[in-house]
Amino acid sequence: MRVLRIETSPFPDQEPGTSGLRKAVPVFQQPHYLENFVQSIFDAVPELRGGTLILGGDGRFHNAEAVRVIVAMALANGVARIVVGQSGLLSTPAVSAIIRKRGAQGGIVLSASHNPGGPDGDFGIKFNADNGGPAAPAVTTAIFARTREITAYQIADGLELALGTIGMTTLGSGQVVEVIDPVTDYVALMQTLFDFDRLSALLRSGFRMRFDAMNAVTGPYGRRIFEERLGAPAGSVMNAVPLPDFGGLHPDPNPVYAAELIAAMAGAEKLDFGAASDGDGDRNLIVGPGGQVVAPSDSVAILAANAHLAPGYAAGLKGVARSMPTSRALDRVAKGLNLPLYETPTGWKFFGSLLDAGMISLCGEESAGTGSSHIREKDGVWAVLLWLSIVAARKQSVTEIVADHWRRYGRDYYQRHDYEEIDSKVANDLVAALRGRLATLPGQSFAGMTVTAADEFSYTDPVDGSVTERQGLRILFDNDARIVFRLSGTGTKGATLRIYLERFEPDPARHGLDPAVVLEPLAKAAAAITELAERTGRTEPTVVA
Ligand code: VG1
Ligand code: CO
Repeated sequence: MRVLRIETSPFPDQEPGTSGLRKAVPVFQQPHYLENFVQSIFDAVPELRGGTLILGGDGRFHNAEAVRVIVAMALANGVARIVVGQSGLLSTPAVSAIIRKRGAQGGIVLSASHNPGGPDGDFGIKFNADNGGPAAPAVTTAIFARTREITAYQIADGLELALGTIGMTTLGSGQVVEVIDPVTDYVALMQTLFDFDRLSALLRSGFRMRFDAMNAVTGPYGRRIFEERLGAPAGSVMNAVPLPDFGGLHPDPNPVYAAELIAAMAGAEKLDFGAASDGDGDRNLIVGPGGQVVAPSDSVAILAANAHLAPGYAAGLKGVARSMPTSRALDRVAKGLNLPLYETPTGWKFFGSLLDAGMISLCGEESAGTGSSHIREKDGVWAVLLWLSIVAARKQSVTEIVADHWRRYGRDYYQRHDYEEIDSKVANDLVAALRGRLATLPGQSFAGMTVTAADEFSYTDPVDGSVTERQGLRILFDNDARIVFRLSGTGTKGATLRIYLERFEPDPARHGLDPAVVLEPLAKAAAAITELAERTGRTEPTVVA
């Protein structure tokens, strides 16, 4: 192995967002673009030299090339052991699990998660720390700072490694490249949390599930676990082969992009349980018989209320957490169970410190992410297994479990309206103008509702005291309604404005309404407060999730 030192100059736009660096594929195909970012990781995280690095991605376009480059750079930068998923595949939760199992110094995940893939789609790279979780803001800031001053990177030349074949290669330098089955360690971890015999009895009893892997990374995980281990009939996992362009699908498990699954659930087959995952396998959407979608904010609340039914959580939870824009359904469960509840900024990195400190056992986001202390990422397949465990233990359908939950705790009607590809300046100006008006809003009425409070969310981490500011604008109303505004940190084209609408309804007689109808006054108020149409020219959201 020969190490080359390649001269380079900084790119100005390598600041990681909510979840790593995400850009259109052609941006990553520019000479040195990926290499600069990867070298900046090695420079900012010196523990990787002499340490172990876990590496894999969701199989999207450019994954294979990027894996080869990163292995060569890791060797040149003195990483002692590189553990790579076979053919470069590893789900985000699997990377987190393997970092922890191996005591690795970190991991690199190649994914743009829920963004489309292919030559015209998106690519992404994310660094996870030795706790298995997304690097904390201090580390991503250091990586970004490094990208601004980089002058050279190091890369090994003349390597011929068979990354498609499981096995271990020891180089002359003593460094090891280990290609592993992407699924094995993850399944072993799931078996410590769930009763596979009980789940298997359910799936062999005539109960019929459908898991939509959306042609992304969870196909092999779903097949191994649901079909091979638990005995669900072949075909229970749909879109099961990871494809570089996801077969043209948009691997974001929401009612818009998971339409095929929802149609199957509503169709003649009379399926009992549906679930979908995203590109890198950390999100999940749960769908009941007839196509009833479980709102992700409800899902995390229901999982918290019932987690004790699975062996891994039988002793109860230490505490729970949700991201700020996630509905307050989880707060009601925390109160009912007398558990501490934490409200964090959007993105999984903020849950990591609470999980590490043993302050919470379960957490989630409105964007279809739920997870627990078993790893430091959200985990789609885990959530499906926990839901199935609850269905098996309660002997009730998803529909009955949800209805029962609302009867006990009330229903938080919820929707997120995304306005994608807004001009960045227009979006920033809209947010700045609203920020400037927050103090004047209380007492004003919009669409028949009166503002009781308005603020900008700022988070102080209760473990290390670090402060993260400007994490979303919140407006509360007198009818127990709330609107949150924030700009996405994962989009790659212009800006995406996310408007989160929710309203609490305690009366069981009013739990069967259409969320769109219940939340219409909030949507109107949001548009009026932000001068949405005047500023953006938009009157309808791009996506309602
Ligand atoms: C979005 C979601 C957020 C999630 C993040 C990463 O971020 O809103 O809840 O944690 O994606 O998820 P943003 O900044 O675009 O709102 V994933 O599945 O991309 O790792
Ligand atoms: Co994801």
